[in-house]
Amino acid sequence: APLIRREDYSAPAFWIKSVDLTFDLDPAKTLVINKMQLERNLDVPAQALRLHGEDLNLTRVLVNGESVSFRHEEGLLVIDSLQGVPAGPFTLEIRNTCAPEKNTHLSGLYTSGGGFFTQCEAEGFRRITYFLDRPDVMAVYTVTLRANKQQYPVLLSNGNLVEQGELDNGRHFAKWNDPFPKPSYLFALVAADLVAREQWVTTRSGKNHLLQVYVRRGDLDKTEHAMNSLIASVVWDEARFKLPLDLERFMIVAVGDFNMGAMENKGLNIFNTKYVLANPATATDSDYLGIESVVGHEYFHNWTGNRITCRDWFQLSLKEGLTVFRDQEFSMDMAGSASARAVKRIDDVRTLRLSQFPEDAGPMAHPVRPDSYVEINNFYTATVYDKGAEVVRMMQTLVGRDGFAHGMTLYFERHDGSAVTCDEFAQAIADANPQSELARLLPQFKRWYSQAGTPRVTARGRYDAPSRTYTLLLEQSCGSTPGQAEKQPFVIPIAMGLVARDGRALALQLEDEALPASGAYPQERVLVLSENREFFTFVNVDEEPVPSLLRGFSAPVTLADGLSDNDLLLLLQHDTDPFNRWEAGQRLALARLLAAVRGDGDLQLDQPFIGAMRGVLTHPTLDAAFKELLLSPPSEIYIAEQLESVDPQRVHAAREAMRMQLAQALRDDWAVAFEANQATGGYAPDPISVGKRGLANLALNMLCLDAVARGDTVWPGRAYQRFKDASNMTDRQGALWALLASHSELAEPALARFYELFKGEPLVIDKWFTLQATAPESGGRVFARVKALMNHPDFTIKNPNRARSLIAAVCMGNPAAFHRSDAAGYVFWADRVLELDGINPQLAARMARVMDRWSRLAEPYRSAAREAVSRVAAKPDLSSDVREIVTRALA
Ligand code: DPP
Ligand code: ZN
Repeated sequence: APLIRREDYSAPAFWIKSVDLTFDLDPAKTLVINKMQLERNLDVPAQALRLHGEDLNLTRVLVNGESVSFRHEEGLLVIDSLQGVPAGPFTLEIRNTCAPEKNTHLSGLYTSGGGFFTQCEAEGFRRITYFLDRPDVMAVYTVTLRANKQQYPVLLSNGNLVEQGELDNGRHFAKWNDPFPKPSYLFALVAADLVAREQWVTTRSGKNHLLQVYVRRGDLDKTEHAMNSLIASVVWDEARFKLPLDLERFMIVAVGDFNMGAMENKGLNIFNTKYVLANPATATDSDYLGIESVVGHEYFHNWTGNRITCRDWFQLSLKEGLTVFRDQEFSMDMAGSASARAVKRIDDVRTLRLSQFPEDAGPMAHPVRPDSYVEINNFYTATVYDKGAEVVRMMQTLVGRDGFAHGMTLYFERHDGSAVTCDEFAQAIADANPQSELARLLPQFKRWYSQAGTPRVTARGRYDAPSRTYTLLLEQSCGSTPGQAEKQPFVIPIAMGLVARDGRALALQLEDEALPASGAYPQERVLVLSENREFFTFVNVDEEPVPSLLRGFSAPVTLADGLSDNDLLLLLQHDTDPFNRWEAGQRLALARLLAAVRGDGDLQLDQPFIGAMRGVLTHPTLDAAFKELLLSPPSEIYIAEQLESVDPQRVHAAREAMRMQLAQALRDDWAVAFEANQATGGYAPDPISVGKRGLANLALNMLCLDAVARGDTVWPGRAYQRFKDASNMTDRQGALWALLASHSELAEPALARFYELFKGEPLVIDKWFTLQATAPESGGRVFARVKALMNHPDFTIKNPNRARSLIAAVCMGNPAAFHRSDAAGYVFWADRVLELDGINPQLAARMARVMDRWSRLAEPYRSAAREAVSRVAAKPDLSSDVREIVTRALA
């Protein structure tokens, strides 16, 4: 497959104005009648019409009702005679068939659980019919679905239902019209036996809208939270960005076989069941939060993605980065308190560091707006999504919250209804804020879109007592990434404060700075670093301060500020910024972990650290959720990223030693915390209750760890009892995990009981597989169990959720089980990628990313890992999806 380059973009030679689709739905052979109104694009030189098509059977082509000659090129249907077609509209009718039940790629039209579903982003529409399957071609769709009524009582497509009725032979039909021109990737249809939860809402303009959540019969009791999340999303977008729901009806449909989390098809969102179905018995707190954020995300796409879409796929972050930013803000606003907002922010930063930082440092590193790709599905990445969201967040930081809202308004005034680029978004935000640093530095700021890699900021402070000045030297650099050896300086907003030794926040007066209108200098401000090195001098500083930099993680960079343990202990106790408070605790833990891994492997926690952690655990006013985050050591993946050469077994051993020592040293405090954080009353996923359950479950985990090590059976017994009696999945899973993670003998009976309780619930059985695959390794037992579970009757590699629940869980989520000195983990990985490649290349390519960082492994892992990647690369008919990943990994 060829490399596609951003610089080669050219407008399409034809526009498709409208399309009328008729489907005769049959699992084995579905007939598609596709009638399009086209016209030549007079802005570009005349060319033949080239339509995309993949895995289709073509039966007829008519232009203005007459048959024409055509030919096939690689993945294209070419009609040469249309090169000379006169200006103005003409019709093109195409008939083709496809085979939904054979479509294991889950891209295009496929069957799942006896129904029909579609997934068209990015390039699935061409697997349904021949089309200009590119996002800058926007058409009005009318869709008629015909199918057996008994098997497929529900027939849905985008927009509004205009007609429905009976046909002969037990069939029926429904006709839908979507008045908004849209790119083909937003097309969707569903034909299945489903039921819906419905709710009418009234928007501010007084219009009524019907919201529906469609699921399989029997799942209706798991739709309340998705519906509430959807209502909250509608309200929020109108309140925060003045963006109303523009459709008479908005539908969400859940499907069990789905490659992604969810899809924002206009008016007909299709969701992975994982992000719809929840009740207290089957879903955890984090499932509830995930549903809220994904429902929000897809709903917010209606404006940022659908009303204004991407000109080409290189601009994917235009909609994804912006929409992730919007869903993050939504979740924060829903969380409410400052502390709950901070917990969400910390969670998002943890995700970024866990997935995006390694990506930016590895063979798949690419700019937020990539310059080239082979397979666009490989670029639905943490960089495009999560770093893209950070870039939008930095814009908001530079222009302020109100300024950003004005920028969004201007963006819609200028571009509503069109397909645009990242440049146009940034320009709108800057133009709405002409006095801002963003406007002043815009061309340089946009390097965040064009340069890959995580910048490194170094900070050095110097206090001069006689002049009462504190001078901060900030420097930036960024390592080379594939295809980008040298980097130009970025625009880096650094939110900061200065903290006195007694914990007071100091006033921040820069040299030559007049007193602000408010009458006082601020205690927090944003420094904008845009050169390679810059000095910032603060005056009237009475004592040597500790700098608190990059508050709220104001830029996606790594920071080396040279703070000592004592400085960090001070920030942990006193920083007014909750993010940096958490960060100080993480850095104290990380320093100890890295010293152990780099040294003789021995980890002995010191009293100051233990005392600080005790101070957190027993703190009278800190929220439970915040305590849990502070008391959880950095993940093995994050630790590994700090090392030049990684021995995953040593990293695991050091982290486990830290957990054990914290369990032992704080034993009594954990017990108090466990008792004090029992949530009372019915289940609710509000931040306070979620925090309590989280901390209680961590405490139980630590208490079992300590008890099993001492041969004490009391806490494991209590955990087992709690597991049996739990009234919600968070507590049940938490107790089971405490048993698994402490290697208690009660883990086995608990696992068996869990399976018996939930064998009819696919999403819970996914959890059952994942719990076993991610349990701390001991003597190879976890890995052996994973291999055995591959033969479990409930395991199937064809269902993406199930495949991820076992294979991705062990390969990505359990480094100590996966990275084995006998290479068995790598052999397992290669076998699974090769097996999946023939079934679902998109999913196979995701799994292939596991080995991105192989070259940083220590021996003997490194050589064995490379051999496994090479074995995958050697398969002759490998999909272009996986080929792109392994080729980059070996480059
Ligand atoms: N469905 C995916 C998302 O919403 C791709 N657009 O991010
Ligand atoms: Zn999205």
